Amino acid sequence: MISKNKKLLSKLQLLRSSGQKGFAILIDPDKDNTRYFSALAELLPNYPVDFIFVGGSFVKNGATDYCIEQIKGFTDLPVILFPGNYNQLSARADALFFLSLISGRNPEYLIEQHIKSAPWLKENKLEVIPTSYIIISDSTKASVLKASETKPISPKAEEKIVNTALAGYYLGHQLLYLEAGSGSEEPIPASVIEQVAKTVDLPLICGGGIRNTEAAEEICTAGADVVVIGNALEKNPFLLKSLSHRIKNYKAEHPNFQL
Ligand code: 1GP
Repeated sequence: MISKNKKLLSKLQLLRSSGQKGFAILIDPDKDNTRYFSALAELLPNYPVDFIFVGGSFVKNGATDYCIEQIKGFTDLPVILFPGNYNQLSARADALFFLSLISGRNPEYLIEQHIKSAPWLKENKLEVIPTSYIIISDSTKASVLKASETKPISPKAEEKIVNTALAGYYLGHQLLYLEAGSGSEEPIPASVIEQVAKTVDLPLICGGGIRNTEAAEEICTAGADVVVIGNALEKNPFLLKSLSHRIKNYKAEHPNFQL
């Protein structure tokens, strides 16, 4: 049965239309997350998050399934797969970002992985969210670039970034994900996010290199609808307190915000 469930996409669209900001934690299933998960179990009831994304560039077979089983043991938050390849599909997740890596030119991540996933998706009732995935960086060090054997788009090439995002929109993708690369020195520049957010009317997720509340707030002000944080929270889960407060109260604290 092909799933027509659009629950999480609707939630993402609502964030954009309401001006509320979303907060997502990225979990790498290839790491030993035992201590991290105990901290999250304690913090999440008081410091809200909207989504948990699960995925990584290099993940052992079976690790994603195990990781989601652990996550579901301490929270009811929706888990969305953010996979590096089709081996990371898991029926335990609530949804899948069906990523087209349109900053790159590797057919494997433009169509091959999608074909490999298709029979599994047909059999499993996961919400599938067609997503334009655009890597923006001047460095080629990010593991996503090594894994995908693609080049990023320079943050200076604003017009190319906007046109790439627009192409994703015209291809029918439902979501834009701008990625600076996990552990990147700098997040995506605010001016780039602003241009994309103003031009393309799709929910906009931004991640990579966001390490503190100031950076998260700047990303929100630039027009991102969802801020994703991985490494910084893994290193210091208590950062969740200030991040959750700043992102989830963004609208109340910026009543005049508009794109
Ligand atoms: C998600 O790659 C990011 O899009 C996560 O990056 O680990 O640097 O937060 P960080």
